[in-house]
Formats: sequence, structure tokens, C-alpha cells
Amino acid sequence: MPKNITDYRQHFIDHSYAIVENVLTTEQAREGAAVLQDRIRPQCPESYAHIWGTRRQLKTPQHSIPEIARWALHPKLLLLVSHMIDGPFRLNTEPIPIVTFPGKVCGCLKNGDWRGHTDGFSDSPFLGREGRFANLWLTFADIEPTGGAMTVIPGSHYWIETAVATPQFRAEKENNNSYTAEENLDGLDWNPQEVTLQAGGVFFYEGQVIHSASDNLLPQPRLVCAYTFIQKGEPEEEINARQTIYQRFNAEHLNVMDDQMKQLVGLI
Ligand SMILES: O=C(O)CCC(=O)C(=O)O
Repeated sequence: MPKNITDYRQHFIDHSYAIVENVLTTEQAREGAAVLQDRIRPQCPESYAHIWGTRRQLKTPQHSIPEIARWALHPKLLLLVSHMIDGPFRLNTEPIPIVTFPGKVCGCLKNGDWRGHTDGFSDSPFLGREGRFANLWLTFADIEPTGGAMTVIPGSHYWIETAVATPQFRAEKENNNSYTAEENLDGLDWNPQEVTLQAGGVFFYEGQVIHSASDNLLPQPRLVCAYTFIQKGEPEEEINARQTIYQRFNAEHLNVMDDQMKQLVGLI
């Protein structure tokens, strides 16, 4: 990983993910970890797993953890976002706290059965979208190999962009958006990498990259929160965005936000 803060964006452009360590202090990460573990427990009804086995994420915006969401205001984190997004930006959706308990999720590299997906398909080229958003994941505990890390195929966002231009490929993957080592994915370097990092670090990723969560073979849970930032639009677009804020954020959370947080989400 590059050392210079401005180089993270280039790493992200080339590989579709970037890791930045030491954003929160160890103490801050520990505080966040305690809150997350208190609020998300196996089977707790405020969270769901869907097809993700032991990985549970809070049902947002019905639920929220304001103390965790508030890390979005951390000065180091905002500085990073300011290098990833051109011009003014705001936090766009209720942050999603996630706990991956030990167990099966989506296969793992060690067992050779990991499978990836993309978050749908974008109709605009990555290099045109880049600089307008930042999907940032903050970790409150070390993410070690085989510990439920997000796993990505670096650079595969460009391969996907080319591949989905073929209508047959697009139709197939819209029907079953899954990618495995056994498939004949012509020209794709199948080289999945676990996104491992220490407590207090963040990583960015782009939804068009082939990625997924993975099984957690370790005894400790993976503790993360996903934050989505986007570039601010023209004044009229921002006024329109304000009208939909209650669909994107938890209502009780909006009611207890201080002015700094209200500004970050675009409420004032
Ligand atoms: O939890 C993770 O690391 C990955 C989740 C994922 O694949 C997604 O949000 O699309």
C-alpha cells in the first residue's frame, strides 16, 4: 500500500480497493468494538444475515447505532474522504454496522471455495464515476487472514466493465451474479485477495469489483461499519436530496444528531 495519503486514490483507481491504517486510535477502536458487540448478537432481530451465514448486518434505516455512525465525523476519516471525492461531499446513507461471527459465510481462499459477486452493474464507466463517491469500511478489530475479511479480485472492475458490454454475459450475470474459480472467465486474472488490516484502519472498495465476504475461521468476530459518502450536487439537487433523507437515514438518529452531524448528512 502507498504511504502518501494522496496515493491511496491511485491505488483505488488501479485495484478497486485501498487500505489505510491507523485512522482511529486503538482506544477508539476498542470503544467501537464494545458497542458493536453489545448491539449485534447472533440471531438478534435488528440485524439480518440473508445468504451470508454468520455475517449479520444491522437492518438500516429501520435501526441505527448513532455512536458508531458518528465516527463518520472523525477528522482523519474526513481527510481521507476529501482525497477520494472531488469537491464537497456528504454522508449519503445510514452507516451499516456489521459483525461476522465465526462460521460459514461465502467460502474462503484456504478451502478454495470462495465465490464473488458485484453490486449490480453500473451503466457509466468507472473512470467517470470515480471521484464522486467513497464506500468506506472502518474496522474496530484486527481483520486477520481467514477472519471473515472482504475478499476482492484486484482490478476486476475493469474486466467487468468490458465483459458486461456483451449482452449475453450481462444477461447471464444479471440472472446469477456469482463468480467462481471454476468458471471460464476469459482474460480475468483470478487472484482474490483478503482485505486484512488492523483495528482502527479503513478500506475503500468499488461495487463493480468482484468481491464478497468470506468465512470466518477464527474464534473472534469481524467488526466493521460501512459508510457511503457522495459528492454534493448542484444546490437544487441538494434540496431534492433533503426531501428523501428520512428514506436514507434512521428517523430517531436524525432527531438526535448535533449540528456537525446534520451538516455531514445534508440536513442543514
Ligand atoms: O462483508 C463484506 O466484507 C462484503 C459484503 C459484500 O459483499 C457486499 O456488501 O456487497
